[in-house]
Amino acid sequence: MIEACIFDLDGVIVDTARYHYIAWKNIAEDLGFVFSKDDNERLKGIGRLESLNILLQIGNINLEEGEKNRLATIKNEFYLKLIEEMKPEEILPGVTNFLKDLRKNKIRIALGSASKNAPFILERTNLTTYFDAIIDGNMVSKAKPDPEVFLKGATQLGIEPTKCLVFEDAQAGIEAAINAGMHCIGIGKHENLKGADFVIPGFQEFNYDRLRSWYL
Ligand code: B16
Ligand code: MG
Repeated sequence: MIEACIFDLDGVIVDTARYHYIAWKNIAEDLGFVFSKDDNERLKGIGRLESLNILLQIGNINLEEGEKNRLATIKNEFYLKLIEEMKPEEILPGVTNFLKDLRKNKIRIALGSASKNAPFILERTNLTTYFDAIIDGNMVSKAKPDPEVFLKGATQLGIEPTKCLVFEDAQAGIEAAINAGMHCIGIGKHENLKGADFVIPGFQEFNYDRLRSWYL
C-alpha cells in the first residue's frame, strides 16, 4: 500500500525545461555552436554541472573547471531571470487537484528534484505548503540515477521506501526510483521511461482512486 508520493519537479509539476533550454542555448551561442531542442532532451533530470558537461561535449569544447563554474553561474543567472515571473498558471494540468486529492486521503507528499532552484519555483507557483518534505539539488551529492534524492525524501517523511511512489519524467529519475526500491509512475511517453510500473501522459485523468486500484 502506498503511504507517500514523491514528485520530481521539472516535467512533472511545471515545465521548466523550456526555460533551461533558452538559457543553455544562449551559452552555446556564445561558445559558437547550435544547441537544439533534441539536445536539450538529454539534460532532463540531470544536474547543472553535468548538463554543462554534456553541452560542451555536443559543441566539442574542452574547458577547465574554473571556466565551467563561471559558465554554469551565468546560465543560472539567466535562468533565474526567466523563472522570476513564473506564476501558478504554469503548474501542469491536473497537478494541483491531484495534490489536494492526496492530502485528503492522508498520503504524505515530498519533492525530489535535482534542481537547486526548486524551493524558489514552488514558492513562485504557491505550491510549497502541499509538501511535507522538500529535497532539492542543494541537499544531495549524487545525481539521479543514484537513489539519494528519493531516499532522503522517504527518510524525512519517515516512510519505508517500499511504501513510496515516485512520479518522474526522465529516464535517470525512473532508474533512481528503482534503485531506491520504490514504485514509480512515468510522466510522458513509454519509450523514454523504461522500467516504470505505469506511464501516464499527465495528471489530468489521474486521481487517488486510480492510484489505489493500481497499487492494492
Ligand atoms: P538547476 P528535476 C532538473 O530538475 C532539470 O530537469 C534539469 O534539466 C536541470 O539541469 C536540473 O534540475 C538542475 O537544475 O540548474 O535549477 O539546479 O527534473 O530534477 O526537477
Ligand atoms: Mg524532471
